[in-house]
Amino acid sequence: MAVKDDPFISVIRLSIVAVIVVLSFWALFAIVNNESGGSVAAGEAAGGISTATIELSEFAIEGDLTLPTGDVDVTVVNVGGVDHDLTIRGSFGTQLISAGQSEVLELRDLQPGTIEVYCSVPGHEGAGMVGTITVAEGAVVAGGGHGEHEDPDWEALDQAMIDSILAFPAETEGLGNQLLEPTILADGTKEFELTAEIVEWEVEPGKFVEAWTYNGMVPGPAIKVDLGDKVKVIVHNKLPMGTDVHWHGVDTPNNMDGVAPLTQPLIRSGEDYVYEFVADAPAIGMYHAHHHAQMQVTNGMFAIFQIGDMPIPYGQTIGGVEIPADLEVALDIPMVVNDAGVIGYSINGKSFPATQPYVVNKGDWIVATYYNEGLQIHPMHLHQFGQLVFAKDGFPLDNPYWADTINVAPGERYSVLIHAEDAGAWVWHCHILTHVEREEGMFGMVTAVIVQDN
Ligand SMILES: [Cu+2]
Repeated sequence: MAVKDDPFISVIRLSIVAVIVVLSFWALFAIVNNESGGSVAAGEAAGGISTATIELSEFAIEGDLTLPTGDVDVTVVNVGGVDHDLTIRGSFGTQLISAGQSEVLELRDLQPGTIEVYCSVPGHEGAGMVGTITVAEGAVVAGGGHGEHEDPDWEALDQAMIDSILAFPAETEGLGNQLLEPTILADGTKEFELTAEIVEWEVEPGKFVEAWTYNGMVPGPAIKVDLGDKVKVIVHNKLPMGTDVHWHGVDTPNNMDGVAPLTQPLIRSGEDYVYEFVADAPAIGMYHAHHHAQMQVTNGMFAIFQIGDMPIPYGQTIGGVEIPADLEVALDIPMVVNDAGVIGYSINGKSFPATQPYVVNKGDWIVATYYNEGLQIHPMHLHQFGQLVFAKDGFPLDNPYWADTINVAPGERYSVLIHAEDAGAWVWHCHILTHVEREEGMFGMVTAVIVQDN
């Protein structure tokens, strides 16, 4: 790492894993803290090095943001799912840290003041990965201390997990995936109206975020049409920036593909736009923004778009299991997963315990379709029951197969059939454990199938 010619940098020393900077500038912001008893002040033990922990995630910088003066080893842990770093504004910081990894940033001779830090991965600062470290005489480091590590409060951790699970299912405002009813025009065209707008969305109980939505819900309203239908979608853009709508996995003329400025002009803020095409091929598709998708989609602008019926393998015997020719689907579950932006780890726009439980009777058949609108792969695991994968991205499989964990990558859709043969509450979740649990308890990509004994 090259050291920039910064007049504020008065001392620079290279250490094993990081470059240490001391900005004399900080002294200007000296915090008066003379009353402090200084129980864990770095200065107390001559040559003592305090330790602290800062956690990076999508999209936050959290942890010990108040540090004592003197020498501090900050363990920077990436508890998120994608690469992050911790960079000191105008200076430097850690290397790019992979998910689950950490790096020690050795800060030496800290003086009272403030240090602005952020993640330098493009888009991450804007999404919330920015913060201020306050350096104060005698500051007590919560997660670090002075080398001597306190045992975690195991009992409190036990209780946090129990409480978080017992909170399921929790009521929250707002429900995504609501079926959008068309207006039928004189020539039979099904006309739908979408308004792209930012609304307050309750992702988990009490946690409201500024979601980017279609018609004020996450996921946006579900659009389902029949094979051969003429489809017209009017889009009103009430976002502060331009947008477009891509019909993912749906056969359209090129000029309806929704990729501004390649196939259409950008729908600028305040403008309307009309998409028209014939639903001439079956689809288990999605619609979402393509323009600045890394921001608009992750923040909520995604939804399902289905043409025709699910291609269930009626009457076939697969892996020794006969799929009834007269099978009736008791419940059709769209499971749209996301993991980024303001929505974060979620199923259908909600984080556990706000996710929806699915209640069926013993012996019922369930169809579920996973749609991954996030940035990461999610191995979706259902306890107890096999999942018969019968379509991939809407394409019926000639050889459907059974699995109990299905890796769903960004952009993919898997359609599965489930026979709920055993009564009980069966957990259904992503099997990347940090997508479903944190120290505060269970969260994120978890729900359950409740099979009632009849
Ligand atoms: Cu996951």
